[in-house]
Amino acid sequence: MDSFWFKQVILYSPLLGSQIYFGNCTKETKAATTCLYIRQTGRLLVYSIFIVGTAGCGKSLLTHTMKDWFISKSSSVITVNLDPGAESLPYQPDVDIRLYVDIHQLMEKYQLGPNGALVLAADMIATRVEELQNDIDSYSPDYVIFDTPGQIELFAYRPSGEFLTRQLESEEKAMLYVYDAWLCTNPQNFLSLSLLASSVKLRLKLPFLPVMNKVDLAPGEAKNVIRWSKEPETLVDDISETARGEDHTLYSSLAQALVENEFIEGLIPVSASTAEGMEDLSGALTMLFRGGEESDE
Ligand SMILES: Nc1nc2c(ncn2[C@@H]2O[C@H](COP(=O)(O)OP(=O)(O)OP(=O)(O)O)[C@@H](O)[C@H]2O)c(=O)[nH]1
Ligand SMILES: [Mg+2]
Repeated sequence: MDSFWFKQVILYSPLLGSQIYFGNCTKETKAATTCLYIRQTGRLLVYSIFIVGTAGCGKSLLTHTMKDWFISKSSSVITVNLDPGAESLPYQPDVDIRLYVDIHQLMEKYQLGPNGALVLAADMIATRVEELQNDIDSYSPDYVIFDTPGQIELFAYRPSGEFLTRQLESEEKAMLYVYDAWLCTNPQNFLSLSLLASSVKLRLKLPFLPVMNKVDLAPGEAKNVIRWSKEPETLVDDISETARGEDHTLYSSLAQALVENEFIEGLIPVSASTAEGMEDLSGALTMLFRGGEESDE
């Protein structure tokens, strides 16, 4: 019922006045929020995608490749750089946190080293949400792709990351968690990366889509991971065969827990470099955001 009303609001909103939006709504939270959102922003829906992952896994290049992909599908899309420490980016961000938070100034002003300045900068992002929101709104995009800092802990484990993902206005949000295929050299490494991913998922509490990047660079590793993702019990088997002693007990029980909770499933192989897998990634995002409905754009 809730989703029925939700669709009605989206479908008819360009033709109806704001009072009627409210008339059409149930008191269900989602529909009411949608109405308020449309009334306040004058826009329909914005889909926000936060790209998160370990340092160097390809977040920034994926941001660039995904933007190109959405543009090729005639969607309006913008990129937002949330990494105050980014020295160079493979794309020109439409909105850039570096305009508001300058780590070089912070180092000088507070006599901090680069890491201290990055931590302070990450915390300061929370104070600039309004400016970021205004910048984003000025584009009226359908999709907003957020490229997050290289050091995953700055975004996922400082309170500012969760605050930002909660405060930024968007009808639907998702976290695209990027695995680096290059690092998945054996089942134990893949398991430790999956534990990190599950911890970030718990921390940010966003709808979660796991992606394995750099499949062009590490086809052998990618093949194994895809097998573990499609048949998760093979991960438990492979760990049982390769881990020894105390490690065996710990790895096996952790693998079992992740598999039982369906955490290993649904990994999407992509290459930000060759754009391989973008079709599947886009389909998975559509499923996540719209429950599989085709876009009206
Ligand atoms: N071959 C290949 N190289 C990739 C791929 N994705 C990223 N790279 C390369 O990996 C390096 C790191 O990519 P970035 O996009 O900067 O990674 P990042 O996660 O944004 O890095 P940080 O922000 O520093 O954490 C660059 O040299 C990219 O060109 C990929 O799918 N295939
Ligand atoms: Mg980056």
